[in-house]
Amino acid sequence: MFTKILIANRGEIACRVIKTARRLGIKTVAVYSDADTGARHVAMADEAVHIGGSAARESYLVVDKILDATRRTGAQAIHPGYGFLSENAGFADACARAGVVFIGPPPSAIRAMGSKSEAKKIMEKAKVPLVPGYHGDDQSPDLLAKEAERIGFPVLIKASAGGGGKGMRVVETAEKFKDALEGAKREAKASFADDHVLVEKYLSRPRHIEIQVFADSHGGCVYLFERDCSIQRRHQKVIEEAPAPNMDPARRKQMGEAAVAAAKAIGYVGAGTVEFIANQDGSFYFMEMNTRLQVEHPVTEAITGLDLVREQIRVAEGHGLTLRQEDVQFRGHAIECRINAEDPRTFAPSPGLVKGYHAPGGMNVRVDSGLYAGYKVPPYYDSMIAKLIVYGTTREGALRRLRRALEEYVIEGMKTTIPLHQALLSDPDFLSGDYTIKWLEEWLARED
Ligand code: MV4
Repeated sequence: MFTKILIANRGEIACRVIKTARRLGIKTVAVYSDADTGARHVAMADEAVHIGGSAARESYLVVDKILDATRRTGAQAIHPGYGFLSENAGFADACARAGVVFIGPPPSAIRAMGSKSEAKKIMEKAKVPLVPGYHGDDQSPDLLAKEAERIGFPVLIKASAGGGGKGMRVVETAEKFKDALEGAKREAKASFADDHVLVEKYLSRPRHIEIQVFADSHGGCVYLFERDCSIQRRHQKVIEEAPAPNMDPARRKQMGEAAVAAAKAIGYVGAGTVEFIANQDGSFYFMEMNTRLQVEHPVTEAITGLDLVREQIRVAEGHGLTLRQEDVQFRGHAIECRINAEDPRTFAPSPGLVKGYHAPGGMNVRVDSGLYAGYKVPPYYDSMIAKLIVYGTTREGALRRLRRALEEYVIEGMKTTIPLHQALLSDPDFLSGDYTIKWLEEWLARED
C-alpha cells in the first residue's frame, strides 16, 4: 500500500488526483514551477517541491527533477496525470530504475503505441478492425502510389510517428499522390525526425469514439464503455460525452471487446483508451491507443460510478481488478465541456488574473479546476482552465443541467470559451447528437 505519492503535473488534473489520494488516506506531494507558486495544487497537497523555471522544459518535463523530489520526500509512486511525462516510456523506465512505481502502463506498452505502423501490425494480429490501408516497411514512392490505387481514392497519408494530425495529407486523386507524399514526409521529418508514413482509405465523415479500458497486472481487463469526442477543433476536443449518442448495444459490445483485445495485445496495465473512428453504417476502425488517464475521464466516471484514479492506484499497488465485465454497468448520460482561457471566437489565448470566480454546483454537477478568485492563469501552459461535467438520467436531462450550470459559471477577468459552449448548446445538430468530427469546424465557419 502506498502511503505517499507524488503528482508530476499541475492544474486541474493535479488537484483531481490529490482529491482521490486524500480520500484513500494517501499523503500527496505536489511539484511546481516558478509560475505555479500560487497554484491550487500546491496548496492542496500535503507537501510541495519547487522544481524549476516556468517553461515546462525547465520543470514539469525534467525527469531528474521529478525523481529528485520523489526521493527527497519519500514518495513511493508517481502519478503523471496527462500530457508532460505521462506517455514518456523513458520516464517510466527511469522510475523503475529509481525504485519508484509509475502509476501507468509498462514502458513496453507505451512504446508499442509510439509508431502507428507498428501499432497497426500488432492490432492486425489481434484481429482488431483496421482502416483498409498499407502499413508496411517498404517506403518507395512507386510502391506507396500503387498501394493508394489499390486502396482507392481518397486516401489519407499519415506520419507513422505522428499525432494530433501532424504529417497528415488527404489525397483525392492519383495525380496528386506524389506531391502529397513529399509534403507529408517533409512535415514528418521536421516534426518527428522520422518520415515513415502509412496510407489509409480516407473516411470523410466519421465520429471519434473511444473506449475506456482498465487492465490489472494479473491479466484482467475490462472495458468501461465509450466516449464520443467528435466535437473538436484542430484536434483539440471541446465537448465529450458518454455514452455516445445513437450507439446501439451490439456495436458497444463489439467495440468494447475490440478495445480489450487491443489492450491485451500489448500487455497493457492500468487505465487506457482505445480510439476508433466510426461510420454511420456501424463499421469502426482502430486509430490509436492513449496510454494514460485522459482529460475526459470524468464522463466515464459519471456513468459508471467508478473513480478511475482510485482504480489506477489500486492496480499500481498490484491489486487485481475487483470488477468483472458482467459487473460493470452504466447508467444515464454525462457531458463534459472543456473551458479554456481563450477568446471564444478566435481561440487566441487569454491568460491573466481571475478577478471574480463562482463555480456551479449541486447534484450531478462537477467542476474540475484549479481556479480561484485572485489566481493568475500563467501564459506558459495549456489554456484549459476548467472542466464542467454534468450528469443526467437522460441526455436531454444532462443538456438541461449543462445549460443551467454554464449560466451559473462566473469567471471574471479573462475571456473564456463558456460563451462558445452556450452557443453550441442551442444548435439543433448538437442537441440531436447527430454530428461527426467535421461538425464543429463547419459550424464555426458558418458563424463567422
Ligand atoms: C483518419 C481520418 C479519416 N480517415 N483516418 C486524426 C489524428 C489521428 N488521431 C487520426 N485522425 C484521423 N484519421 C482515416 N483513415 C480522420 C482523422 C481525423 C480525426 C480523427 C479523430 C478526431 C478528430 C479528427 C479530426 C481530423 C481528422
